[in-house]
Amino acid sequence: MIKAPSDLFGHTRAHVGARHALLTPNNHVGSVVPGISGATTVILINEAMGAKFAQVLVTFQKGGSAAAPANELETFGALLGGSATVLVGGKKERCGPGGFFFAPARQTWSLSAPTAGAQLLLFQKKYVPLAGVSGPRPLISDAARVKGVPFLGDPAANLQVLLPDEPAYDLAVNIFAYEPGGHLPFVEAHVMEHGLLMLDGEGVYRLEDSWYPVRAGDAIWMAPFCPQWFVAMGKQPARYLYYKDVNRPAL
Ligand code: UGY
Ligand code: MN
Repeated sequence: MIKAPSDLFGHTRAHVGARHALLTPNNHVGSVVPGISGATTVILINEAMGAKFAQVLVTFQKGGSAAAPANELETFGALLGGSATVLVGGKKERCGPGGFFFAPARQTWSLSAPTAGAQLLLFQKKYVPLAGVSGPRPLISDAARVKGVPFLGDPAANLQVLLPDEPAYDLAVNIFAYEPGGHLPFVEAHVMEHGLLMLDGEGVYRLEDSWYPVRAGDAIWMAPFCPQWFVAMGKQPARYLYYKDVNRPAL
């Protein structure tokens, strides 16, 4: 039987430019990453794109695992679905969806016994020490334990700050939740770089001078000073998890 060809043949919502990028799940191609086995690993953002950090999506099969050596990289990991056992800095916890961990540089971490299909999103960067300040602490927690606050007083845009807001931490990872119609109050342009994964819902992201329809599963990179704005659309709230570099001198 002849099937009607898809109109999407040869088309994509993806865009990879010098100052911002959008990748959709339809663009994913796996990489073999040392330390990760029994999993499909997709490097969504890294230095090859122009970023100073990496954003990596790992989808485990049953029996898969991930382990990282002690090196100059610090790692934030968020469990998006399924469950797995996380070991960081002598702490061991079974994490479900919403669970997250932070492993400082020079600290090993591992994930084991994932359920089939468990998904882990990683943000990794080289730690930038701050004179006179000792390094950040390891952490295992859950987004459900983190209270959200209305962003700049707007109840339609709720922000959860997952890591301690202290000078020792040179990165922040937050969850933004928007009611349909909720939006960033203005077009931001700031020194902090972003890596972002849409968790739920849909909306429109403005990146530089382009507007992109985006939905759950999409990944976005914003270079420093990339003008950015978001409005949530549709019938359900939109949520995204995002990274930024923080707390370090301008020069
Ligand atoms: O933290 C932030 O800079 C955030 N307001 N940016 C964003 O959601 N694009
Ligand atoms: Mn921003």
